[in-house]
Amino acid sequence: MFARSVWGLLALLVFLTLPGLSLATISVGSLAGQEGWSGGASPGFTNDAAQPSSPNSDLFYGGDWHGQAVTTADAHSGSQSWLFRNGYGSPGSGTPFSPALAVNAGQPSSGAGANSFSASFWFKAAGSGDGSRIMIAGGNPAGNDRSSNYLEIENTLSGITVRTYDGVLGGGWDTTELILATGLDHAQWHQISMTGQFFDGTNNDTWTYQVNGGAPVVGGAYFETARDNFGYPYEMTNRLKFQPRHPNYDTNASGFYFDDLVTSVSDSGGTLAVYTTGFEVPEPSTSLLVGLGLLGLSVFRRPRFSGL
Ligand SMILES: [Ca+2]
Ligand SMILES: [Ca+2]
Repeated sequence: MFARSVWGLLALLVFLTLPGLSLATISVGSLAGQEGWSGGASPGFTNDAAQPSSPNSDLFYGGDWHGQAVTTADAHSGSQSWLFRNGYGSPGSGTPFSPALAVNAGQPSSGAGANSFSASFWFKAAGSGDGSRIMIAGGNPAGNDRSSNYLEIENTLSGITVRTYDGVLGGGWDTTELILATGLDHAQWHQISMTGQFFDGTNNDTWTYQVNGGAPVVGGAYFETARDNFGYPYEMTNRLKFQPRHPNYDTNASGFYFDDLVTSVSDSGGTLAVYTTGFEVPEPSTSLLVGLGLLGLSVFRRPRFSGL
């Protein structure tokens, strides 16, 4: 019995001291700087401070109202989510970028380590029909641009609209709109999943979308097409970029809550890199379960040392 507890304790100590191995934790307050969330090439979220006051007091910190915060006001899982209300509307850096994955995805000739990028997340409107409009799309490794697709959610008077835009080959910045969902309930959580598949050649990368697990809809890669039209270099994808499309400092926009976000890069051999977050502080019970699991593992392996 003594030996068993010693091995358990050793296993726990090894677990706690392994480099880079720790339980994810995200605290209430600004998401910038937590778990690798950043403004991409900018260290923080530009124009995050000096935003309008809000009923959500989690947006007030550092003596000022901010455009985003990890909050306990609503959650799809656990007790926390991320509320993104206002901020810099730039197509470049300074808007929220999810953590950069270790492997980039892109068409093979770009030198990317994989040819597919996937993301899924849950979202809920913070207000009703308030005009909030936020783009969530692939972000480039440099953290200074949209990389491939364009997807946005808009909080309209008749519910939430989800749309993407395709490019027009030879048409400059021209777009064709592809509606993925309309009339989604303001008061409910909804899920979007999207997978980009990247192929050598111009104007041929694809993005497949599902809203609330419905029928997959295949769209194009707006920014690949636009870059092809203007002769700009191809961009790889290794993260998401969030970009407000409603006016900055808008007092009417309540924004959206986001939760249970996953990004991954894969190829035909499987998943090569993944990031997942519930925007949570780990529950003590979770830590305990991990510890107990390791204790169990050490007990399971103990017969090798049964002679001691
Ligand atoms: Ca391509
Ligand atoms: Ca959560």
